[in-house]
Amino acid sequence: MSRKKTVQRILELEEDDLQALCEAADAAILDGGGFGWITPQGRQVLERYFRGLLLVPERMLFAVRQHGVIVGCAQLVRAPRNNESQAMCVTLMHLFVAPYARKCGLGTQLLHEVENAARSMGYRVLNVDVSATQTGAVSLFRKAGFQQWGTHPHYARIGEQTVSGLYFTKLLDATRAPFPHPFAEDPRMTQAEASSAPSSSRALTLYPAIDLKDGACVRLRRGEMNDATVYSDDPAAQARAWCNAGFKWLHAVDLNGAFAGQSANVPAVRAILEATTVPMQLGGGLRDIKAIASWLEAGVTRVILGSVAVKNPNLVREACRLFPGRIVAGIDARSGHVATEGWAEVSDMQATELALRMQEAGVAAIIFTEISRDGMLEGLDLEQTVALANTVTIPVIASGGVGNIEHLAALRKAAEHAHGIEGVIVGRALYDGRVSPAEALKVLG
Ligand code: AMZ
Repeated sequence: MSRKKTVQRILELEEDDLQALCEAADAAILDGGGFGWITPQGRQVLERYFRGLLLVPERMLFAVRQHGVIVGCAQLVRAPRNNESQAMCVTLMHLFVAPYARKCGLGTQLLHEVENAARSMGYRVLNVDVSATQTGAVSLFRKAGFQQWGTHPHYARIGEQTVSGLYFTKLLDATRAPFPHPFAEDPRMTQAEASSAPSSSRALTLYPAIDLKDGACVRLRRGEMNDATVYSDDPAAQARAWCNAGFKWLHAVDLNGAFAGQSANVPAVRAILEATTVPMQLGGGLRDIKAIASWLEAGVTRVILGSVAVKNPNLVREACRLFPGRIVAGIDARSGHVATEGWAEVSDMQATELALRMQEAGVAAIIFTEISRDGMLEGLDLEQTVALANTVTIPVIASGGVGNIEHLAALRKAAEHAHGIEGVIVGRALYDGRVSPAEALKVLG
């Protein structure tokens, strides 16, 4: 794939990218441009640094390109796993653009994309600190809506001089975001909540399922196409109804698409996008970059990749590079084994193994469905969901089997011991009125 996005998350460094990155870092160091080192370190040290960086699970590297060449980067650093109370925070570090590429807005673009990626990954607080001497960076953060909450008088030592440091923070709730962003309608956490909520009492997101078959909104039992209940022949109206009921996300699946290997319910998905403003994740039949890109450009917030996660992991990796924070793996399992192609095929792959591979590929989250429970109203497979959430470090969305409010309460309880559980997909129980939206939001909130 030759097309390279201006800003992308870097999971692996090809030689030319590594050299460009070292070049940019060197130039920034020489310029006193804020990459930590005061004196140039030589190419080998920088190469080892960047290669090592990619191995640290708490760190994520983002690069910005000019004419396809890396000219700057930034890192997101999350708290160690034991630090539950700060699980919603992430720190931005070492954002820089090489002096030869400045004044083109690349720093702003880099910040914008990194912030969006942090938001997409579920972080709610973005912290950054910077030496007061870095006036360019200081004004960049201020313009982007960061609040300065403190000054450290003895922040750093540069030569003989002690310099002060400025501490900034930004809440990633959408209403305050200066940048247009697909999550802009997501007011899940208000400012007050974000500052007071410990991670263990965080709200779980409820994703109402909109499964599309032949243009209508249906629910299947155990994924069988010939066991469909039609709930609405106007999916856009149904989506609007779920938004009016207070749900902050939509989960749409193009069922014909999942079987056919390409999008099939295009008019219905487009109608939903036009009728609603909340973010939507979409899966079913997305098997190449073109299809993924076109839905993300059309307004879908995150795409769900199922079959290709098993059959073409390199494609997932590429998609994650191109669209950081916007690719989710849909792992659908029958007795622990992953199913593909509309669940018509079952592979040898274990769900946990695939989850680890997908995490490594860079997906923002995993949706885990136990097929034997889907549409059956008998409760989620909590055991498998908890095991999975405790195996990976990215968020896990539970799916398949919610039949009543107690099932949601049980998930909420389980999430206390499996902090990776981020939300739950509910279908039939909502459509049948067995779970009321208000009650569900209360239990999960
Ligand atoms: O119900 C089914 N038979 C079904 C279903 N709900 N088959 C696939 N899917 C969903 C998956 C995932 O969200 O849960 O389609 C998506 C995966 O599609 P694909 O085309 O990437 O495998």
